[in-house]
Amino acid sequence: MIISKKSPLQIARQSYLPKLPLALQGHVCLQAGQPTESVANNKEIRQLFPNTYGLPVISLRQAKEGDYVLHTDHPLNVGVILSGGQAPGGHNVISGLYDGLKRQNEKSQLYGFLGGPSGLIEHKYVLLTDQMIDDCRNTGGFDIIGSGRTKLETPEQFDQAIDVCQELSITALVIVGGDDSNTNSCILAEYFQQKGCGIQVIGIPKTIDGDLKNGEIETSFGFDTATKVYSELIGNIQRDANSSKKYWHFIRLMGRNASHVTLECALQSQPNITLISEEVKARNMTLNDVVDYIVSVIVERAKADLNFGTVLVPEGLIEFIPAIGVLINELNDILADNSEFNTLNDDDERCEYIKGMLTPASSDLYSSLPRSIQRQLLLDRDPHGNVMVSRIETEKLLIEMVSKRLAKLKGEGKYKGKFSALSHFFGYEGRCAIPSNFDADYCYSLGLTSVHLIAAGKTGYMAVVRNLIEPASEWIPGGVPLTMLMNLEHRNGKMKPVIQKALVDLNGAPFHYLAAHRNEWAGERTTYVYPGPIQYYGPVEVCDQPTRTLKLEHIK
Ligand code: FBP
Repeated sequence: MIISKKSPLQIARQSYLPKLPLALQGHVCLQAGQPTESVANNKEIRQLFPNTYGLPVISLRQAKEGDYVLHTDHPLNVGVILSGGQAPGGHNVISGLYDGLKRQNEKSQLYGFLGGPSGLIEHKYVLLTDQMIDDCRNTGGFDIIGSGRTKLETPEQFDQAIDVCQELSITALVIVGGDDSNTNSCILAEYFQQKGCGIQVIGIPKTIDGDLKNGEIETSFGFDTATKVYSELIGNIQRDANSSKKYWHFIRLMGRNASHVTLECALQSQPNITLISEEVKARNMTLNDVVDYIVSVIVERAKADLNFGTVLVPEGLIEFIPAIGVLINELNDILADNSEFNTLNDDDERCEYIKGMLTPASSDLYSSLPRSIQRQLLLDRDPHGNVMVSRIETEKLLIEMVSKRLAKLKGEGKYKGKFSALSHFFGYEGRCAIPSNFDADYCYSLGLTSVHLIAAGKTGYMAVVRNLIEPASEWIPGGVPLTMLMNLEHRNGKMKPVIQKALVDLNGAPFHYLAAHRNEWAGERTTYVYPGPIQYYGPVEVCDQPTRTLKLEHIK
């Protein structure tokens, strides 16, 4: 018997044809709106981006008789870069781009820069072929060309990028990334315009974190699949907990700063406790307040003999506890430029050294944390200066603190239950999953949309597809100026132009839904929902549903 190198699902998915918006079928015409402003700091952003500021939002639609049709048939050479963390659907962005380019002119070529933005300046690239594209259609992962987090920021790097593009006759770059990577796209687009080198830059909104969105960008790709994978796992754990009735599961979920992933998973699986970092910050809660809240639910459930449950913890929680946020900012500044720190011998020396450098309040707080968390807070920052929150085990910290508090309550006769806790961290499990139909369709459309923006000579735009809660045929592709997303923020001790992250809106419908139901979900009646695995073939209501977040945010 020959055992195939691909699973039956992989083989089946290769022939899946992404559903297309009507606007991308047949001839396409472009509609431009009014000039735009940046999300904040208008004057400063305009000054920093004089060549790309204020462009209009663009919509693409199917051309009617008499419309001016978007058409360029001379061959285009385009380069694509996958930047930052993996997200399901990246391969479909590339296959959409490739198909769009080849449809426009068979001689057009797509170069993939290897290993992320560094591939561009190190001249590491591959010319993508039919075979490579066919192998990656509708698959998870970024392995077709790899990804990386190198930050392109110096004029020397930008000039190296121009050299390699000119060598390959590339006239447009498509950068698939999150807020940090697309901040770079915006800076690069402006630099290329200033230099008049004729290289266009188009961004694609990618991140499982779901925090790259605004009124025009409804969601980043990958969020749909990743949250469906995590929700399946949470549902399975809840069924196990409800069967054995003996463990409290503390589940940390990826999402870096924003809690969109945690919120979406809560809406899908209805756990007993959901922490939302943005709420913790808004209420100015301390770590002890968070622990009190968890303990209160555990104690109440124990009264009904329910010594089990689920707690969802967003990855970025620790940074949003106001006092810890201050501590982390101080640490970032201390570590940003500190050669002495790097000469210290071991973790103990490093922790002690840091205590002496912090303000008294932060130093006390730092000293009160377990040594494991102290160490994790000192790990290397990413190239954009962010703490790598995926490496901080907040769920274990909470278990430790909750156990101590419950033991104290037991001693006082105020708690009679049993507390046995297990910790989990779900992140990497979902980032390379086979994309859901939604992400497969959405990403393919994003790829095609970027070809239209390139053919129309646009630069400094993010390709977008809107109206996503409707069937794919009604989706509206277009482009949003990158400068529209920018504001000034404090980074590594300086004010820098960056894309503003979209955090969970505490006045938004998804959070309101959670707030209205969480007491019921915490209580005695089992209200768990078991979402099950992503389905690729079957009824529309099972296979093609967007996230709850998207529906709640956009249903009128
Ligand atoms: P992006 O913002 O680049 O999409 O990355 C998202 C993410 O998955 C975060 O949720 C997580 O904190 C981080 O990447 C982990 O990074 P790494 O892959 O470098 O461990």
